[in-house]
Amino acid sequence: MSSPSVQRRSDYTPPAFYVDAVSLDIVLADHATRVSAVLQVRRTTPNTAHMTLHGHPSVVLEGVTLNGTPWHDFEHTDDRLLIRNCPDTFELVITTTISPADNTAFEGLYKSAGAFCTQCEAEGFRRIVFYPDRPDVLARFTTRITAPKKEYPLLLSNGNRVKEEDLGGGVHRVTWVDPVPKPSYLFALVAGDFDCLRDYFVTASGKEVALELYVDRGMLHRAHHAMESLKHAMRWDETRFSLEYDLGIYMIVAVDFFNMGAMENKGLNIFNAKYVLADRETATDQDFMNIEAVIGHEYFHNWTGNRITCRDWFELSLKEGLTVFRDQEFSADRGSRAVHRIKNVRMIRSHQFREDAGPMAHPIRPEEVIEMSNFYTVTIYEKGAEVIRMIHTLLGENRFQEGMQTYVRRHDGHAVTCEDFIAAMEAGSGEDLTQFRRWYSQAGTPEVRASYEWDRAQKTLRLTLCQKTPPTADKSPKKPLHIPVNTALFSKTGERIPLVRAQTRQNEVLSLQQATQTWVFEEVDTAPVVSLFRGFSAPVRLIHPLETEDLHVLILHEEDDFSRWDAWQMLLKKEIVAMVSAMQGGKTVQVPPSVCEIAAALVEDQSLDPAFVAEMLTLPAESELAGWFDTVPVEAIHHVRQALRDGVAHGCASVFSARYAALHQDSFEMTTAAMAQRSLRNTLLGYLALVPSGSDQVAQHFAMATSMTDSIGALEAAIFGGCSCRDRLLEEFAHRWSKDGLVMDKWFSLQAVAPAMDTLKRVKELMNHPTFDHTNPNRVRSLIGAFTARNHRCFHAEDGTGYRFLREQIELLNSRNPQVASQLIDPLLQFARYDLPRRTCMVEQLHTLRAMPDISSDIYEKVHKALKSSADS
Ligand code: B3K
Ligand code: ZN
Repeated sequence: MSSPSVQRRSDYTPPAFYVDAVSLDIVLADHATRVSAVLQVRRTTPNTAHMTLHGHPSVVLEGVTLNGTPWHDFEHTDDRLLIRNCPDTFELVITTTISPADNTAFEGLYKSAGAFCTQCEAEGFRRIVFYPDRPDVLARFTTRITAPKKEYPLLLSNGNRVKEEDLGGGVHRVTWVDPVPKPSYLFALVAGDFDCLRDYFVTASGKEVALELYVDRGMLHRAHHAMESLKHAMRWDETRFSLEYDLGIYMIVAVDFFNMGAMENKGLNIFNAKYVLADRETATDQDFMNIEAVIGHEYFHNWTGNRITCRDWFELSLKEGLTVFRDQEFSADRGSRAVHRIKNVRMIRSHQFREDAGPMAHPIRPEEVIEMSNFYTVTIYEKGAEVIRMIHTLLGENRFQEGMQTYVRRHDGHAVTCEDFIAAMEAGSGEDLTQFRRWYSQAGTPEVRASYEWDRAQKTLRLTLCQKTPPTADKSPKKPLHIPVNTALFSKTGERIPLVRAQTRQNEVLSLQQATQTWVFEEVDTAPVVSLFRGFSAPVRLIHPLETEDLHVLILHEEDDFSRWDAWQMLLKKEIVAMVSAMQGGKTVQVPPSVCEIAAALVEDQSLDPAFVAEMLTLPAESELAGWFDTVPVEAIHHVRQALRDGVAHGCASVFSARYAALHQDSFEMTTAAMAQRSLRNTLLGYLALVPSGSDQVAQHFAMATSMTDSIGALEAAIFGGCSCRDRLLEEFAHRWSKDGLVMDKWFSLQAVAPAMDTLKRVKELMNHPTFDHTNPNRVRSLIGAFTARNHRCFHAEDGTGYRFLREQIELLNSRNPQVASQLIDPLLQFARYDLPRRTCMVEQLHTLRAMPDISSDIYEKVHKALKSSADS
């Protein structure tokens, strides 16, 4: 095949023709759905005679009429329809036929467990009908859906239901009008038979909004948490951002087959059922929190994404970075801020830093894209959110909100750019963000090196910070960035020392703007401990030569819980790196007593949030540890991590056991406090499983479990503790839940991440389990994805079996569902960081993939970039 083409941000041109309104008439049928689109078109560029519409090879063109007469002056290629010699304004009717039942890619209109549903972002609408499928064409949509009433009693689309008709012969038709102009990627349609949970919300200005949550029949009892989450999100957006919902109805539909988490279609969100359905028997506390976050995220898009959308897909972070920042703040305001921050930072450090260091490195506003679906990345989303958070840190909450109000006032109803956002933030706050803009155009993780000198006689502290961003695969320029450094000083006994310069107390946020910059603080009359990047105030790698004793001071006395955790991470890193080199030097590995002492002290401290203590006890994953080494010592990091867990478990057994017992809950509650207790109790169980009699305790925990959180806590402890009860518990669990795919996903994942060397064999057996379904993305991710992305040691087995397995799975998925194939491939792209035999084998798999005759653009882009980076190096 010819290489898929590259799109460039610099090639943007405004649309030559605008669609003011579109009326869709869709007659649903599995293999021959007929779509007719009536477009009211207006020329916007005087000298352009021809109008371009996007399409897809799977769409059959039936006919074109222009101003009521059949039109033959057009060119039709696989993915384009060029209407030639158009008048200035006209009505264009395009009729197509598509086959939703054969759509295994789950883009456009497809069938999910007997229901029709759509996924149009980024470029799925063109798989339904030819259309200017670009986010800067905003039209008013009217949608008429016709289908058999018995199978599809519910026919949903965006906006308001204006008409219902019985056409006789068991067929009905529903018409929807969406009053708000929108780009085609926000179009949605659902047809099926669902149960509906109804509620309502009264907005701050007193408008009543109908809330409708559609779930598979019989699942209503699992829909309440999602509904409550929606109402919390709506209220929160009013109070924190002064943003109110605009329409009279908000619908959410949960479907079983979905490529990602959820989709913010205007007024009709479509969700992966995983992010809707929950009750305490089937969902863990973490699932409950994830649901609230995703429901919030999609709801917040109504302003940041839908009413103000992106000019083109290079600007994706405009809506995603900002909306992730908003959902993170929502979760932080609703629960424990520090714990949420820790989880976000773990994600950035393990996934985003890796992306920045790999062949797919890109700035949060990319310059070049082959397949847009590949750019829904941790960089665009999570680093994008960190960039918004830095603006928030520099401006403070009040000025940030003034900037947001300016953004909304200026751009409501438009398709805009990241530059428009920054300009609005500047105008609203009065802050100059000229240099800050570089975060949008430079890829890579900056390294900040800290050094300092305390002058006892002068009572001054000279703090010097140097920044440098290493080169990245995309070769974007690297200039000094504007980096906010939230800073605090503590005495060696833990008292806070104020930041004073020129005899004035200083703000805690330093602006690092040059390659090297020095600050001199006065009135520092005792040797200080310097705490930098408090709250992870910038997405950088900090190189900070803190002595172990200083780290102890921060772990015990930092006022910011996130920074306590971060100091603990620095200490663990020091110890783990030393243990790895001891192991590689053939020495015995010793767990330093101070690690056990700190762990025990944390667990004994009743004043701490138990969820925070649980985070402190959770060691970095092997995949994160891998990022600490130039050449990843696969086996050593596995054994060292294991030794550390064993050492802590044995060293702290009595303290852990006592606290475990004290955390017992007599009754189940779904409060933040109760969830925090369960989190710590299950984390402690993971350690107790490693000491003698651990297996009995785990089995008892499983038997007494009154929630999925505790059942999974026990299974996880049994698997990672190698407990003798493991197989029995797994069997009991499967026996109870084998009919429930979402619950069984947890069971698949746990077995896939098991560190035992025969795990791959087990994964292959599980692929034949009756509940496994290779066409369902959730099943694929929970079994195959968990093994390849989260079982670092087994995936990187020296004999290459893990690599070959992933290559085979990608071959199978490449044409069936390229997006899911592309989600899975990332661990194979990391070859540059592994030893020669592993690297050679990984590169071989990539070559095999590149030779596939029907390679999708999704896989092509990643494989091509990875092999290019290997040739360049
Ligand atoms: N905007 C969607 C993601 C669409 C992904 C398309 N491949 C969900 C979200 O970020 O809210
Ligand atoms: Zn989003």
